[in-house]
Amino acid sequence: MNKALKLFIIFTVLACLAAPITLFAGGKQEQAEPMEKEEAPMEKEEPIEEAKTVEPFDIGIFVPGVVAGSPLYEQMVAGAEKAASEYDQVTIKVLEAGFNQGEWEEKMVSMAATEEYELILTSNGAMPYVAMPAAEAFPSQKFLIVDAIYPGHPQMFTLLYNQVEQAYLVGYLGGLVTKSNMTGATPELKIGMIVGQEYPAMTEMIKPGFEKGGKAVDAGITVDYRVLGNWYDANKAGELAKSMMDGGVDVIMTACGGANQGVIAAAAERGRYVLYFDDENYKLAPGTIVGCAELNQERAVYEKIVEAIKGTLPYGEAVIVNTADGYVDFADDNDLYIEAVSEDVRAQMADMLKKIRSGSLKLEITKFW
Ligand code: RBF
Repeated sequence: MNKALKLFIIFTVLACLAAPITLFAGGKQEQAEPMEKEEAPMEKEEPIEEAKTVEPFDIGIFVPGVVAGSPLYEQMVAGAEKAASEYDQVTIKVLEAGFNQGEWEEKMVSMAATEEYELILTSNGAMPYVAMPAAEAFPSQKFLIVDAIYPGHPQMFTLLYNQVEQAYLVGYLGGLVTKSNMTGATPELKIGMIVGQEYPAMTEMIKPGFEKGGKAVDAGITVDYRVLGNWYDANKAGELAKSMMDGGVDVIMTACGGANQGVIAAAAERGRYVLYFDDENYKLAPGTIVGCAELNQERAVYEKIVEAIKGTLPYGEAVIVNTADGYVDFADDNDLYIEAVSEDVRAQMADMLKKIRSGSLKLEITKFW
């Protein structure tokens, strides 16, 4: 379908829908009437000095998937909720766009077409491209896209995490665990990864970072890498995990959204180990989850939204944040980590963490955008 026809249909549909709010699930309720909003100017050109007294600022959160079970989406919503709770006139509305990625572009155009939002917030590396047609059709629509990189688009601000570092942190722990005499460790020097799908951040940052971490412990360590093919099928993820464990894998890094549950359950059943990604979440499976490589997406989203509200967010820029900046880290101050992992493993982990946090060990991203 050509773009003009698509837009025509979208406008017609929206005109027929007296309440476009029905498109949206979850999120904080609107505080202003939709009619009032239409009269409100979309753009906030002037920087606003006193943040607490800002004009209405409505944020549409486009979740490319579903929130529950996907740590970065949960954090994105939490960061926006924090900003909304601190500023009287800031509202948020959450659209869960679901798992059919072929529908995202059109849903994004529909969201921008409401002209309700001063800012559309979204997260993952594909989203600058998914948002492009919406940006073209609505040149005053602004986007904050986290966990993504796209420099130079005047309507977009993007923020990327150094996930070479993030994955190295758990790859290194995986290497220590597989070599250890912890009860679940097998004689084979094999560590595993199960990921939702393949995409540039995965193949250029996360996979190589994880391998590099493992091999830094012992060059003989190999990585069993499996792609699930979606972000929700916990049963299939559990089956993958079992076949990996049958082959001698004792510790698996899981990054497959809602399907993580299947990996965790399978490892728990066999007394083996899981490395959790994006969030600190030992409590999900104490003793099974032995390490968490976290991203501080909640803080990043909160900070950038505040800049957007104040009119100081530099659209067109693309920032990259890392461990030394405090947006990437390993959660080593949790009792459940201390209980789960043997003392010698923790001591070696602590040495490595010191180096990476201080910046004396630097892991560069090879440019992939
Ligand atoms: N991560 C999730 O946890 N849940 C998802 O539904 C999800 N969907 C994604 C879809 C695409 C097209 C891409 C590129 C990434 C997706 N991710 C998802 C991965 C997420 O952006 C991030 O890379 C991982 O959470 C690892 O940090």
